[in-house]
Amino acid sequence: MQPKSFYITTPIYYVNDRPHIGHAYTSVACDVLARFKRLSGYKVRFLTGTDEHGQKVEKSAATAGIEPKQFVDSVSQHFRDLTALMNISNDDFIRTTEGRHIASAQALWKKMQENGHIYLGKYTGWYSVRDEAYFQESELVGGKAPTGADVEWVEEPSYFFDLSKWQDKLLAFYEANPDFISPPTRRNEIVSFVKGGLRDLSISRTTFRWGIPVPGDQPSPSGSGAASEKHIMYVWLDALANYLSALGYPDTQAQHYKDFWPADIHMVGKDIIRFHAVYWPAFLMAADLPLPRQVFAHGWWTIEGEKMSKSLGNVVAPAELVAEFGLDQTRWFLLREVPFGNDGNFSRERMVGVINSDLANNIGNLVQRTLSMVAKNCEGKVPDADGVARDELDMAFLNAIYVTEADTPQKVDAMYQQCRFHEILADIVAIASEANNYIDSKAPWKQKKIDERLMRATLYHLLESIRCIAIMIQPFMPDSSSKILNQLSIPMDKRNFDHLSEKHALVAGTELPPPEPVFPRFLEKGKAE
Ligand code: ME8
Repeated sequence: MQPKSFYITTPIYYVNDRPHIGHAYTSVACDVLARFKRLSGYKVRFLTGTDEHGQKVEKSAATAGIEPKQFVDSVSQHFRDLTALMNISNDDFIRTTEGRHIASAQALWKKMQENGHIYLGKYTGWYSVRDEAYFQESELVGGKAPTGADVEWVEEPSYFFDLSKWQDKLLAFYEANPDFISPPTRRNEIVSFVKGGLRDLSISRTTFRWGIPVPGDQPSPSGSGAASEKHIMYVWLDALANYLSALGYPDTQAQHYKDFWPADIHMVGKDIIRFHAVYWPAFLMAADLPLPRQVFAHGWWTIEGEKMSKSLGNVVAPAELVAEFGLDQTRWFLLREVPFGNDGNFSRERMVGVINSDLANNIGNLVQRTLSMVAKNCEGKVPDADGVARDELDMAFLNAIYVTEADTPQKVDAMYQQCRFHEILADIVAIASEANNYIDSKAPWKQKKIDERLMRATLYHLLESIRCIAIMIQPFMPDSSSKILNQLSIPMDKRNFDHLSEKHALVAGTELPPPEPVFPRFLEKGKAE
């Protein structure tokens, strides 16, 4: 049987900014899903990249005093570095200045045009360069965009997309696909926005040059009052096309396109849900292309209660967190702290608290205590549980750690499908707490004095719990989980979610390497423990 495929994307990030914790958050969330799907036997394609055209980037390059191409080459590299820094397992990295993307975005335009959905007109209204978005007078708040960004008056010839004609089709699509926009609060927001009526969308600009030329654009016949300059594609149409261009569109016979379109999930922040849940499906319908299965909009991080901004000087750089707290600790914190979909507040104090309580004191402590007892008392080999009948405590504990074939795989899959990372991690922490309680109740150091077989059985059950926890944390903490699985001498082909059952339990007598600590306790400098 062909493995099921899974295509996941991050937004492509603007290169006018340095990567920060917000970008790292989206990419890590996607990475967790991609890794989970791979470990569950799916054929996965995971795309990220950079959005390099538009007026905002052109302005940033001018401010830096360099040519846009030179500017985007250097800044795009920071986002590529972010993928390495955060251990993101993307399969491709697309840049909108690449030839493959430009040709593809132009092909998408042509298809929409051939189908009669693009016409030439004139745009008169406000434009926010920071949001790269158009606003009507009525939408402004105190003379600014609703996001607080400055707006400028624009009056220029423009191509338009007939978005107003897609209102009913979009509403019917949302109705037929209730999970298309997630979580539900975002869905309600978008449904009421679309019900409020859609205006045709300006999809080209003539007043700057840094972008993809509109294909086949000709100066209009004299006297029409329309374009005489060459048009550049609106940066959002250009950017959204990346999800297709990376698969080889317009070659619908390209292997990646055949295997992976439509996308399973476009992960975005709530700031750009409208572009993904309204414009993008309308563009795709206009080009006769299948629509993605889901757009998930996660929440927004603030820093110590404040909006993150360069002017406040409170931008949190992922590299600093990784250097101070560790990579897997940072990945864990990002997804553990806030229910995915909600807004979150980053605080250093919380980060230290979460790392110490979940990782050092709970999972790390369990691994450390168990492995050092095994090293000391079982000749560094997996002990056996032979000749010891399981009591109630053992039964309850083993029930909690094993994924039974009857129902749990579907339950776990559904939790990932709905991006309930916070709950998945809370469940893992609960199992580790139970394991630490189990050690205390069984007191293997006392059992040793009564009957060594009892101690060996307890340690065996504990090793089993560590094996299951390590398999479960793989999507979140790939390095640490593999360190733990190596310490249990688990072969590479026994580390999938399928192996979370007793059928794949550790084999007594297996040699174990000397134990090493995995999650050190984080101590604030200058503070005694
Ligand atoms: O919008 N909290 O790029 P962008 C949470 N190029 N997530 C955050 C965040 C924060 N404080 N700040 C940023 C663009 N993000 C377009 C996208 S896609 C076809 C084009 C994350 O560099 C979040 O995912 O402004 C948000 O949607 C994205 O970065 C915006 O990145």
